[in-house]
Amino acid sequence: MDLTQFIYKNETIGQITDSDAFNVAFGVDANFVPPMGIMLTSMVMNNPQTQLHVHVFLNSILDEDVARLKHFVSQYPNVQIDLYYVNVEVFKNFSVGKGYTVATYHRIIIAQVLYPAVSKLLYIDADTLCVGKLTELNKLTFEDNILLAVADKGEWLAQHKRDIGIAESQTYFNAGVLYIDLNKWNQYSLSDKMIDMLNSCHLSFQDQDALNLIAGTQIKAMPVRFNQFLLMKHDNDDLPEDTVFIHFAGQVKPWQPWCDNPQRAVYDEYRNKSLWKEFDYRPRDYQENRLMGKAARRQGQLLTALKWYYLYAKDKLMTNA
Ligand SMILES: [Mn+2]
Repeated sequence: MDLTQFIYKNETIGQITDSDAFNVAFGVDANFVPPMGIMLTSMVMNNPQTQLHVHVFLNSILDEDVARLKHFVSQYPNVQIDLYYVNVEVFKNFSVGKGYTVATYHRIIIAQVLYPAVSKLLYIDADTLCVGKLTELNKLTFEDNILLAVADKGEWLAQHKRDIGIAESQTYFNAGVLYIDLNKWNQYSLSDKMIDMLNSCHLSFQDQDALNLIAGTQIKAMPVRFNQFLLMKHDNDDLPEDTVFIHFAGQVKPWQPWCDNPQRAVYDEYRNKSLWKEFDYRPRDYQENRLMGKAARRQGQLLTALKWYYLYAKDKLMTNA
């Protein structure tokens, strides 16, 4: 399937000339643009010499965030940002639920839409920070594999593999950081195969499950420092010195006001240096209204807290009516 037909608008911000630029891609909606901006800030701050070509696949964005991206590129002339507006009709049969939206599926189409203009690409979630050198990725080899990723971990993993039918001996990869050989991805028609699978069955971890089921044996493991999970539980975990990407993979994200984990400090450092320092988190449901109230109360903002508790009560009544 020609997936370029689902890109209904392109917008280019900035202009780099280096054809050897590092290519990085994101898949977001309007809610994830501010975290992506904070991530990009961390990336340029730690890679000031690198020419960066940023490809953003999105289905919504606020005008003020387009303006901020323009401002960002004027601050960092080594960056070009291309926006690809996706018609989400292509994902119409795919499930959405608590904690994820249709924006998760942009990841599936990126490597096909950008091929053959781009040959190697880093896809990375927006709930990440870059705290190391991108050139570290150049030291990795693909051999015959389609992509490189980091093995997932957790107590849930063994049961999850049984549930979706992946052999115990096979590595299950986290899809938050993918370093992709676009030639191999497209030779294997991986975008089409993932779309077919997600159209025909429900998978609890959506496109990540599809990726592992279809291409799991053609993924090469890369060191955990390229996708260092912070699940917001292990408060005292020290970040290894050689970490390149931090991934805030847990349910509570560091830009949600009620996130009270000490690991939030490293995130706030970059946030405060970014153009998204002041962005207001918009709660997605009534439960989050209550958490907003709790966070405001903890900071002594009692009127703000009351406002959120009122909205919580009102929206809860409406939702359950
Ligand atoms: Mn993530």
